[in-house]
Amino acid sequence: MNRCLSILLILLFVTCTWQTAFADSALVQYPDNGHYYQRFDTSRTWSSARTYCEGRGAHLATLTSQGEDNFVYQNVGQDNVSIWLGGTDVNSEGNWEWITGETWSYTNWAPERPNNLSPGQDYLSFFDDVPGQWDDSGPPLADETYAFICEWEQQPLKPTAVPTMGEWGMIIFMILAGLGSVYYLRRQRRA
Ligand SMILES: [Ca+2]
Ligand SMILES: [Ca+2]
Repeated sequence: MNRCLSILLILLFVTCTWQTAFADSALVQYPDNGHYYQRFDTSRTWSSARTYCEGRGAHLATLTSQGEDNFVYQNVGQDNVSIWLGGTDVNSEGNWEWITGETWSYTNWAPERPNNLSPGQDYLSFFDDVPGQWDDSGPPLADETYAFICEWEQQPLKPTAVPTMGEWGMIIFMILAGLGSVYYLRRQRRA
């Protein structure tokens, strides 16, 4: 096998590995407020997702207008997938708040939501059953893990995708598999 083909195969392999590990959405900017948004596909609890965003200088997305809601859903949302947002009524049942302290006025609840399903649900998400609309989910009923959307009020300074332990494991596995393939091909060529 000639060297160029080998290099091409390795490049293709590295590209596929990279895309597998970083399936998150692109980082997009909403022109009306200048904020940036990105969906992360590693499932986390609402609290863990909140901490993850804050560790990157962002917060879970707060969708305070129809324009912002539509833009975020169309650009970084996904149909039929539950995605955490930055709203909660954990402090006072039925009194929903944005974690940023922004005024809670615009809402986009799915029909018959929020329903605070027994024994309660206190966290906001895009609803997998009703694309583009909101659901109340999470504790105290269950500590679900969903994808989530971070919102930056200024342009992020650092790369936004950080692999988790599982993703590092996948990357290392794929690199070893790639090296094994190269070794095998070289042996075949010599034989
Ligand atoms: Ca917002
Ligand atoms: Ca509730």
